[in-house]
Amino acid sequence: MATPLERWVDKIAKITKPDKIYWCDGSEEEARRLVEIGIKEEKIVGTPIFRELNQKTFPNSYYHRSHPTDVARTEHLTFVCHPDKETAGANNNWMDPKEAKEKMTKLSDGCMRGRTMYVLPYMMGHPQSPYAKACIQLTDVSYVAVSMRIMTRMSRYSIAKIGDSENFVKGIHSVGDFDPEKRFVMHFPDEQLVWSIGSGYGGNALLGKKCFSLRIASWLGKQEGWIAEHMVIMGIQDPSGKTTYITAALPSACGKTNLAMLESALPGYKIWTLGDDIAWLNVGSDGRLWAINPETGFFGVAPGTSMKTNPNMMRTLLKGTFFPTLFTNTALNADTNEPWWEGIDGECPANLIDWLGNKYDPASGKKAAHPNSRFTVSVSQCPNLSKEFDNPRGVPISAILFGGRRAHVVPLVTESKSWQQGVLLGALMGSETTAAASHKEGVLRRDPMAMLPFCGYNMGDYFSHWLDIGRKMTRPPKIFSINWFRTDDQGKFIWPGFGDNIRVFKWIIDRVNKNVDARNTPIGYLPNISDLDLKGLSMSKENIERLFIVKSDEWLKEAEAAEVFFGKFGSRIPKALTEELRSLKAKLQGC
Ligand code: OXD
Ligand code: MN
Repeated sequence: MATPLERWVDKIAKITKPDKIYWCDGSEEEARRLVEIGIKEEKIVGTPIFRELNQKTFPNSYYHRSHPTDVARTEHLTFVCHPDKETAGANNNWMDPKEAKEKMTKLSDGCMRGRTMYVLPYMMGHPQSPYAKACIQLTDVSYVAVSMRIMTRMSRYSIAKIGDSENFVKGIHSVGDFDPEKRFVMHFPDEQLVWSIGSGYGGNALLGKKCFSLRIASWLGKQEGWIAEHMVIMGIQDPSGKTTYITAALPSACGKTNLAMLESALPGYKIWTLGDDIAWLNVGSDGRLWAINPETGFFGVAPGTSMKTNPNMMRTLLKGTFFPTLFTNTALNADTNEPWWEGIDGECPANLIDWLGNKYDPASGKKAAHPNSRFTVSVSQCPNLSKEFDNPRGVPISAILFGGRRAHVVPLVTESKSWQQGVLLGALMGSETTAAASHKEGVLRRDPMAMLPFCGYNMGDYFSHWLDIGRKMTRPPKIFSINWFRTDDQGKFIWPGFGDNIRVFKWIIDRVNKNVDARNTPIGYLPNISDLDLKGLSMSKENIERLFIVKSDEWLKEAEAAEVFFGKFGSRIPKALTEELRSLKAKLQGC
């Protein structure tokens, strides 16, 4: 008798019509075979899926070039299909589930013809973790199969775990014919199903990542009493040997991966990395908040990564283990067969091939690597991976940080006075676009908790859920806002960032341990400058003070902008949050 899982695979195969179906086991030998198939057999628009890179300098590393129209997440083609539009909220594109299914069934008719359907069994979270989820993804491209093996715990274990259950996480993925007109990423939260066609790009194709572990999982968390967040998880070991665990939410392109792997500028401190993108947070029986990273890999932006900005990531990339490492849409050094990107250490090589496969002309003014070119690498290669990474329970969180890229207004660090006020700080989050990204510098995109593109239900209900989680804890983490990106009158960053961010973490830990006092302001507690460890930093006193200026008129504008944003969610915004905002405004007006 076929199991529900086998029947489902069969049903999707009848629609997609692959030549072959192959059930993966997640073994090392299989990964090698899949890479081999990607080098010798499978192609994307005539180009082999993988190219072997210089195995001496980049051991077990492979190069992949995606379809040129398929290089980033496609938010406008991403839908969350709850039975009613209101549950999806103004933060999501919505389609009626029945209509969405019909559309996807039609688009998927025969989409895997001539290809192999890979059945990928994987766990998000450690198999022994009470928080882990058993998942299956179907895909028709070896790049996705190999990537998923790096990013998740792939093995037959999850098939055994699913057993006879109908209740497992399902993903259907096909690159289709890459026609951007036929590209959709559809989420069916009530069925724990993601159906994606037309794109091979990570965020659209590795369905365990943003699609399941954030969009669907945030909805599951709402039902089950936990939260799925776009956060790094890290342990900060202080000179006494004690490690404090924190999470931090930062919108895409704010240096989350660099933060997660930070190399301390202060002697005696060490960062232990647990995750660079996603945290699942549960309230433990001890009344604390516990975090796991459901992933096992880093899918990071290559440009800007170097021994200066992220030495631990460079070491991770160069380590070489039995896990393959993938480079997607970077440039290639034609002489050495190594990947190359803007910002990597050393001179620009004389003989570069750009991400489109053409000889690179530096005089063209174009970038050789795509700005969103990526690496996919196993966390097991990370030299500062926390020894708690595989702890099924996760780690207890003492502080949650909300950050963004703000040239003005937001201080370097602010501590909220309560969980509720912290939720407001998270809800007020936003980030300014950089010129490179939008050609419109300084445009502010509101991005509450860095979850705007990833919250799988109405953001008003999401804020209520955050408040509920706060009520369930007897020992909640403190909530802070951070901003590394304040600029001076010349538009230059005031704070050095990178390894010096440890100085901010040190103050945060001091506050968690009640070691230092703070300055009371309408927006929260700010550090007394004398409590910051600034030894060895050459910054003028005036510049340091600038990092903490709070202007009432600027903050009133923030509060008004937040009201406009909240207005999109109408009565779904919890009263407690509107009250908190009203009280903030009153305090600012009284200044
Ligand atoms: C990512 C993102 O790819 O946040 O991690 O966009
Ligand atoms: Mn992310």
